[in-house]
Amino acid sequence: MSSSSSAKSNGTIHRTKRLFLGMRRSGKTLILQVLFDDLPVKQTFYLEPTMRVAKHFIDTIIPFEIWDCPGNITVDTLGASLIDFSTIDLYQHPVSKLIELIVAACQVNPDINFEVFVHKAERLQEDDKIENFCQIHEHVMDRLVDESPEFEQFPLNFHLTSIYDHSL
Ligand SMILES: Nc1nc2c(ncn2[C@@H]2O[C@H](COP(=O)(O)OP(=O)(O)OP(=O)(O)O)[C@@H](O)[C@H]2O)c(=O)[nH]1
Ligand SMILES: [Mg+2]
Repeated sequence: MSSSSSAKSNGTIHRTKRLFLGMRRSGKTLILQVLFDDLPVKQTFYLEPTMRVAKHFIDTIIPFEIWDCPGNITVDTLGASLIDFSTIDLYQHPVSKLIELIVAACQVNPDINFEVFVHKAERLQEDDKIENFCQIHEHVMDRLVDESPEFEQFPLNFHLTSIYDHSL
């Protein structure tokens, strides 16, 4: 499906869909609350684990929809096809799962975008932060090329983020 949005003739809005995936307690739900519900970062009280997909509807110039997923969800239990999504955001996903998902998603939807978040970055030592980040990036790219040389120039965007700074 295209990543553009438009009002359909029957008046319903077509929303660009983003899928939020990542390990349990990687921070997906809190990120959405801080970004879109204006939750003050200092108020990071305990959040219940997400048990089923929670859809958030965001009305910016480009209306979009974010699916906040439980940490243990798989492509098979998602209940939707990856072809419906413009972007997959991945938080602290184990590398092997990440590779598996990218390869599977590209087969279904070659136009899909991936944003990979190395989150809770403030926990890393300042000196090691960038080095660790680069190592993760390189490792993932190497593993992808091992899967297929076609991934050599694959546009995978990496971000180092934390709710405690402005990186989100
Ligand atoms: N140190 C640190 N903790 C964070 C950050 N972002 C989120 N957390 C904490 O991580 C914990 C888990 O956050 P959640 O948002 O519930 O994680 P989740 O990925 O939605 O987890 P599931 O719903 O179980 O898949 C919470 O205690 C948050 O306060 C961050 O940038 N730094
Ligand atoms: Mg959650």
